[in-house]
Amino acid sequence: MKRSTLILTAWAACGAAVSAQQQRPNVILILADDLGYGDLSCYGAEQVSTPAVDSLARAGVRFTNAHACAATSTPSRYGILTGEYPLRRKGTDVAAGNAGMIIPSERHTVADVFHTAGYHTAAFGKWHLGLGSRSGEQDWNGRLDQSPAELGFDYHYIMAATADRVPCVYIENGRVAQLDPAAPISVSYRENFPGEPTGRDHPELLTKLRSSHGHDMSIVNGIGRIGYMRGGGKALWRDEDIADSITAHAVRFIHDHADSPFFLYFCTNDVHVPRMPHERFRGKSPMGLRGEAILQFDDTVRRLTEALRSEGLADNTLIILTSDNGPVLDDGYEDHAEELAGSHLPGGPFRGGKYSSYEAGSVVPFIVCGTQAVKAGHVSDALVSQIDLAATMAELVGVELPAGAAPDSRPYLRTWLGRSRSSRPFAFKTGYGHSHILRTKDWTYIAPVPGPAIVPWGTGIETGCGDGPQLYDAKRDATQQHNLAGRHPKVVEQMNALLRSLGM
Ligand code: NG6
Ligand code: CA
Repeated sequence: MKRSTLILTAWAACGAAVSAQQQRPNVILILADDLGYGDLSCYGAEQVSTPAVDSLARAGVRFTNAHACAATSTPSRYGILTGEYPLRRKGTDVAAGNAGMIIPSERHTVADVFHTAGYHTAAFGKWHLGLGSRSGEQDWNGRLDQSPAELGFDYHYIMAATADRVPCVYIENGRVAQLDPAAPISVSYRENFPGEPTGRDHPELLTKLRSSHGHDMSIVNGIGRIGYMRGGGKALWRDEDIADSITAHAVRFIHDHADSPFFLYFCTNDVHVPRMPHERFRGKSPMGLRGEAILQFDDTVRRLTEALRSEGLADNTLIILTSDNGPVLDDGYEDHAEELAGSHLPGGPFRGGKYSSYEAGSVVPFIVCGTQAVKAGHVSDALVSQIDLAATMAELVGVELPAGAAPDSRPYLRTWLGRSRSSRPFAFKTGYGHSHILRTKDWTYIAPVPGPAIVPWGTGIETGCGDGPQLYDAKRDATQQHNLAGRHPKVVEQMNALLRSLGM
């Protein structure tokens, strides 16, 4: 069977009204940063309203049992893009801004899946998976020898790492965008550059946001960062414009590729720290900067969907909206997220938060919508995992994964489209201290992992560490209050056997 026929067959099997003329569906993965299960009004948030996201949920499937692979960004994104559990690969912990590229260029990624199917592929926004072939040795004033281009992306307009890490510049197709020859860029995560002020020595220069913990090295845009950088000049971003900038580039890409199928890996900086949304959102949320960053995220979603509508693509673009990991309030800046949260529960009913092995670390919002193949207005409690993106997208576009590619990823297209209630048998995840977490239909298991009870750098979040096994009844004890490991030694043994079968 020809590839195009295969694609239409797979698509039609899922209930799509496919005509011979109809284009293959575009796909946009909207990946939020640190957005919690409880941060969207369609997931029950009352202190903040997210109408654009809510309308996606109404038009599609909203999942209540969806899992990221990890409770922080780099390992979570590694799992999403490669379909391989991050614990299988060394060096997938939260990456510095001058880390070399973490995904080996020969690895078959989700972008490669789409590429094989003839799609145009692009990455926008937060990257945080390293750039260049060697850590710390990138030429930020020239061409980076490794970038998303090596991983199947035709185009990229990204932030090297996170907004709180230098270099504070955008990278477009392997080069610093708007490079300013008058201000050559140097980056170090070891030592400062002579004469450059730091947040530690010059707190009076932190004019926009002061640090609450860490973030006391180089100062860019009146905000302290992790790591040292010199130069940048006109290429430096203004935090207030990050959402607008990445959205504008994605919208342009949509307009330029309206006639051929595309895949967008669209990663917002919202709601990661430093939270410094555009001035037009200021004062718009009782929750302060963190609430305003959620409003800005929603506005970004609105603008992407409007771009699709204006090109007549709204009914033929599958949107998957999710988050890389769970929420945190104080992640190192004095944005008063804790004091202003009021009754808002960013992690919804779940215990813990970002970094944590407890559920709020990696149970994330997950919405699929955008084509007739998706069951509209459906809430699904099927257990789904971001690890399945590669295999599920291969199923969607009708290509086969090469041998060895995306080894932990499995196709769940019918479930993702809301056409089946069939769950993944388990989600395997990692949290603080490289913990091993298993979530099944009935249980959440955290294998013994030594470590502190609370994340030691000021977030106040429980790590989930414990010297003994932890077993929670996933249905009756979502808040993980009662460790039943002692009462159910057989279940603990089954969980350990499952971990062993995964090679963990
Ligand atoms: C932590 C940072 C935090 C955030 C996190 C990574 C400090 C004190 N804290 O080390 O602010 O950047 O790393 O977040 O430096 S993630 O969402 O990209 O994984
Ligand atoms: Ca994150």
